Amino acid sequence: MSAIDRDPDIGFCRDCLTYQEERLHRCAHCGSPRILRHDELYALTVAHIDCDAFYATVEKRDNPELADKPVIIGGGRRGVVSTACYLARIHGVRSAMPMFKALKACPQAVVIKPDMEKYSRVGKQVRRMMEELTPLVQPISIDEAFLELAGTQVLHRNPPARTLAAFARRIEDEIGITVSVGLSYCKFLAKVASDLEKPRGFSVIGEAEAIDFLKDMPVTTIWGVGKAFAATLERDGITRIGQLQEMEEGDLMRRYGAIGQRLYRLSRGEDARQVHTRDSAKSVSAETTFNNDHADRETLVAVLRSLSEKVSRRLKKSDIAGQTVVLKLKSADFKIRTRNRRLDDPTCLADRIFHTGLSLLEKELDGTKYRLLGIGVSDLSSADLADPPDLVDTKATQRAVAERAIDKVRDKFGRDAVETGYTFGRQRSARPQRDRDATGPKSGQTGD
Ligand code: DCP
Ligand code: MG
Repeated sequence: MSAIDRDPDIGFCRDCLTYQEERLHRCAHCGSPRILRHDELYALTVAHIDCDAFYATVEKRDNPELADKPVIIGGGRRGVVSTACYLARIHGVRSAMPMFKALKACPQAVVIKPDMEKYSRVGKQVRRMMEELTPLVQPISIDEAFLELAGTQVLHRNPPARTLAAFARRIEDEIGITVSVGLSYCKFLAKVASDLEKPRGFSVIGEAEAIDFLKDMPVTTIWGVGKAFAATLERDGITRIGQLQEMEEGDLMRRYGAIGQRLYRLSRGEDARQVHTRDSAKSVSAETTFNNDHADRETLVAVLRSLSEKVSRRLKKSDIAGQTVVLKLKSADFKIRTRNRRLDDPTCLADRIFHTGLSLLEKELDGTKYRLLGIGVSDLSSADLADPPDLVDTKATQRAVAERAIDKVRDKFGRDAVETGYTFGRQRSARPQRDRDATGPKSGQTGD
């Protein structure tokens, strides 16, 4: 890195990348107003990149007549808005809004049915280009990822900030869509930053300003604090992050359990989570072959519960989570049935794996005798974004809190210290013949 790269007084233009030695509002070279200048600009390495109004931008790219029109993608099976372009958002249209409501707000909008294959193709193109910047790309969804750019200066002959600005331009030129970039020292604030100036944004949050920056933000800025949990906090008089900054860690943990610790740390801009690539294993599962074939619900449910707990333990141990729950059954005549369901967000909780598996199992309880039952999760990612404290189902949220408490007791007193209602006293009577752990390709993990 040259000396000029490290001088925070010298910003650069996001459009032509020219260094700006003078503090002008427009680029001395191309006249663009998009100048980046920040005290920590050349020291920060953690980025979050998120495509702008992704599906809508892809459709606008493919049909220039839509350029100046409000566009809504949606109206598929669910009858809700998948996304809306920024023009439609001015009229109040939002993701997940029922279609009729969106059209009331913006009757002139052009509605387009989602073309998932196309978006997935474009998403992969973007991902491939991210991987040219650094091997440490952690995809979060079809249109967003975290990137760790520490150590890439030599390769790109540029500090991360400039590499990212060049990347954003390249996406526009070569793919024809736009992205927003957040640059910080940790994942939490990189993600917050990428959302600050959308669309075509590039925001920087440095370590020195983190606490001040967060002080006035609503608690919902913290990942995992959605509407329901925010309401709980509000009942306790907490609406702004600044209030959390003034509380003791012990107090927050007593009030809110493990989430309290997250609130304590994130409110102070402390986030030690690393950017990591997706786990190489494709799935984590456990299965049991019975001594005698079983058709009765009670036995199968108890086995499902204990296998779910086993899968969950292994996920938690590796700090990974899966978004698709897979149930496997083998009937007495060796026919295999696999059923799966994708969740709204990844999970590592035994309870969610079990309940999802149970809903799949219920449909297969048709008198068939089974000789094998297995449960697992695929679609693996890091546990960072798993199981938001705000699960849609409030009962599930309560059970998740209970499960975290059980985990703590088990950590302390051993696995048998707590047995749940489903497995209590049952494990021995439904004794399996063989009990197998399976972790997908490439993983050398064995069960615990
Ligand atoms: N999506 C969806 N339903 C939702 C939210 C999102 O189908 N409730 C889809 C459509 C989006 C894509 O996922 O284009 C990416 O989601 P984002 O949350 O990143 O939203 P956008 O990219 O559309 O907009 P933004 O510019 O706010 O990132
Ligand atoms: Mg997006």
